[in-house]
Amino acid sequence: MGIEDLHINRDRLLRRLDALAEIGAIDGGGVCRLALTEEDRLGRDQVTAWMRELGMAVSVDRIGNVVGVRAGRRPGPPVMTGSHIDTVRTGGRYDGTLGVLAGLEVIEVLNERNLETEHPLAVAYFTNEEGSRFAPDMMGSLVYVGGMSVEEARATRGIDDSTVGECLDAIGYAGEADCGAPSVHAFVELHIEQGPILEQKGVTIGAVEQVQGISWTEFTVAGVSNHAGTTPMPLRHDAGYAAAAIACEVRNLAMRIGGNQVGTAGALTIAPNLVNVVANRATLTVDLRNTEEERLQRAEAELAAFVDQLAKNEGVEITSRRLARFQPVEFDAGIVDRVERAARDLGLSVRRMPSGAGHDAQMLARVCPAGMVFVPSADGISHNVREYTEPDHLEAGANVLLRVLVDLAQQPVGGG
Ligand code: HGY
Ligand code: MN
Ligand code: MN
Repeated sequence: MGIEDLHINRDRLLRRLDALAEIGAIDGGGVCRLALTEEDRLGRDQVTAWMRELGMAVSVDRIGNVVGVRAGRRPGPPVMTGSHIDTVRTGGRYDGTLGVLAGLEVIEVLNERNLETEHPLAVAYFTNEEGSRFAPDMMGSLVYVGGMSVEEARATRGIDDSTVGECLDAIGYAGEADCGAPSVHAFVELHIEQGPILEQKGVTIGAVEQVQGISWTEFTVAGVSNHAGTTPMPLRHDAGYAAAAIACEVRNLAMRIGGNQVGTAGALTIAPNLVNVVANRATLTVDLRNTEEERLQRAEAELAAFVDQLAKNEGVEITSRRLARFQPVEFDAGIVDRVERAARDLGLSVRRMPSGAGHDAQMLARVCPAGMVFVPSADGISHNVREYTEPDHLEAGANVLLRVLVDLAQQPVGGG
């Protein structure tokens, strides 16, 4: 049987996506499975059970990454796919889960056809990809490729002041396996685009060439609380005003720099958070991204200069803490070519493009040839309960993934 005879079972994939979306379901059709919460544990249990039902050998590593392996004709590093199943607080049902469940669907098709591959095949879900509870994002895959130690990751304190280690132990997913095992022959991730490009262009498949650089910073402003009515404006040291000014500058500098520059002030706290008190404390997170490293550095420098001047003018103290910093990543040209070719062979429209979001594939690219397959997001919406991708597009993306994975897994062991 040739690779062209292989197709995924669309209804089975949709059933698994719906079943997983029930875990942590929130109003509006979305999902909340913040990393290392009880909902994350339940989602992990479900996906791990599916891996075992498919006869995969399942390992859990010390930071909670879970890898299922289907044996190949020869032992050795697997061709791997996967993504994440943790979500943001207002998550959708496809971000991350599509990549993991499409990987399981590929395994099930090969099992049904009793098709043996040269290389083993693996499906992984990585711990804490989102990073919104514990920064940085892509934490589990970063540890997997040796970019962060397990100890440093476990000691990371999150937005609710608990540590990764405490929460990982509490959900029972602090495994025994060394991180980075198994080593990987090649990695391909299917993901929703989470942006508007494919839909606007009327294209079904994205052959992702790179992931843009990302810079996350938390600013803490210390001011002086005072009476909102009696304190003359020149005498104020208003932490609330300073945080708001930073948020406005993030928008201004993104528009000023233009191109692919984006900037977001996503999380804000203010104290004492009362209508008639000038705030004495505020924290603000800033997410800056650009496909070009030098422009991203320019954005960071301009924001730092603005913050310094603001602190002087307002008479407040502003400190900053780096939460994440990853340079842009180029994917393997051979993998991008394979994605493009598989899409064309399936008669699907395809275009090369960058990724605006961070993904586990950008970490695996540090240790093996890696690439991604995108499918359209309706209205370009994601990190929103309205996240949606049409079943035809889900099926198309999974079929492209199937072909690329089998093509890679049939390469002679020790070959290219
Ligand atoms: O933030 C991101 O790009 C991803 O959703 N972790
Ligand atoms: Mn994702
Ligand atoms: Mn996400």
